[in-house]
Amino acid sequence: MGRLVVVSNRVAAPGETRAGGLAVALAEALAERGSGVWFGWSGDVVPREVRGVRLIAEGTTEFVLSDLTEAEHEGYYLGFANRALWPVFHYRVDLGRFDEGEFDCYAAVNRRLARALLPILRRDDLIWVHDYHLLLFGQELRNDGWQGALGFFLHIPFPAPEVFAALPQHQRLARGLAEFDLVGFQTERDAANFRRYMADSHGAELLADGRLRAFGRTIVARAFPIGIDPDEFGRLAESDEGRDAAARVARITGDRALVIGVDRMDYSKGLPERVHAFGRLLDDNEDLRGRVNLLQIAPPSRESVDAYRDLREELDRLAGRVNGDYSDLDWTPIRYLARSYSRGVLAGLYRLARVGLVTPLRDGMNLVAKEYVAAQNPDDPGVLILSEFAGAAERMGAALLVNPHDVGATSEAIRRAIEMPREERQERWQALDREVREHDVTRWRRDFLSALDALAAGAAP
Ligand code: GDG
Repeated sequence: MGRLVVVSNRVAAPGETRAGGLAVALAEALAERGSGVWFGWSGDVVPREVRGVRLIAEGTTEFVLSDLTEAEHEGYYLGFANRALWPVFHYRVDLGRFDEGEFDCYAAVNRRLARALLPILRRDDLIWVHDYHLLLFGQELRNDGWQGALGFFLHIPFPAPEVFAALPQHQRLARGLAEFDLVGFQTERDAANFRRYMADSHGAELLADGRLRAFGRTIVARAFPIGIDPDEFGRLAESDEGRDAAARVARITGDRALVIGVDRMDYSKGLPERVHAFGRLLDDNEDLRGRVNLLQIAPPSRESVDAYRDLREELDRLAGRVNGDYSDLDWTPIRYLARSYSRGVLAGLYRLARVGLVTPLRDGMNLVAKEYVAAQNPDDPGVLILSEFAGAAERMGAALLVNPHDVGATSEAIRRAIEMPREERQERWQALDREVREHDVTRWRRDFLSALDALAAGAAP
């Protein structure tokens, strides 16, 4: 069996905290394989003269890290990836900035990175590329002669074909994606969107088992729903750190119902809509005033992109207004914390909260929904309210599903969750817990890699 080569925009190198479960999962996939390489951006932005490639070994894994120059960081990362691809893939064509120079920079960085990887590849390596930053990476490798197996996984949604087609460079991107042998998506809906787009715009022939023929190549487009390590979250929720955090918050909230939201501060996460819904809950339900708290943790991300700054200001204003309208001497309805906390703290707070409010306007999967479920006390679980536009909703129908644009319906769901009898909470939680365990992160990576291995061996997956 050849080595596994993981390629992603950011690499969780040794010494860096592997904050997310995903970083841990990929490190484990590499370790499990016996030998592997993790290749990507070092996280450093440096002058061109000193831009280099660093190699760090840990166990049987080699980490190969490339710096970006200021211009590359601006054009490729902040520019085309985060100002064009991210909004369009999340259905926000209105926020997209389509700058040809930024696309050229994106393509050039994909090319440069592919060329930096090529010399260290071995013929039987299995290459797994991640996410929207690297849509052209496979094609660049092929252009330079790579003939081995190539897999790609998209962590964010693949939008409806007519939305994807709004990207001025959609044809170039589709051509690039067709160079992968396996293209993985979070949900069946994403895979279906991609297949329909390839059929409508490029005359692709749709075959059985997720296979399709386009641009003279046969590729497989399938869903591989990502998950978490539920046992780890259960343990964290009961750890000293988790319990301490819960006790600190419980001292303030007392016996009031706690509603929790945890999201990177991003316009895809539906934060203003959520604050509106919570405000509506208090407007419409006098009996709940003084009896419920919203704790929203929203660590800022990618601050230099204008839309994020605007979001921060809007949230400050909205939360301030609800608090101004309803706070009392001993009660502030919304606690909004624009900073990050450790995973142990988050797990403890998930367990304390009667309601997990996960209402993105669009999300590839949404791991917070799964973490909330995994952290619950089975005897007295909380209620998950989940946006129907999160990938997670495809298999988590036992949550209270809401349209996050519908402020009234979301507010009503919060009320229902707060009042839900224990028996119904348990029934719903058991179904959700089964799903979180069935599609955990280990299954995700094993399913993807065995499909890719099968393709590499020339067999059907
Ligand atoms: C992308 C896709 C897809 C949040 N605040 C803190 C913190 N977090 C952690 C959460 C969770 C992770 O960040 C967020 O994951 P999500 O899945 O919710 O969303 P994205 O970051 O947008 O991730 C998404 C995912 O990729 C995986 O494929 O599900 O759809 O958009 O794990 O717990 N972690 C810490 N402190 C915080 O304050 N330590």
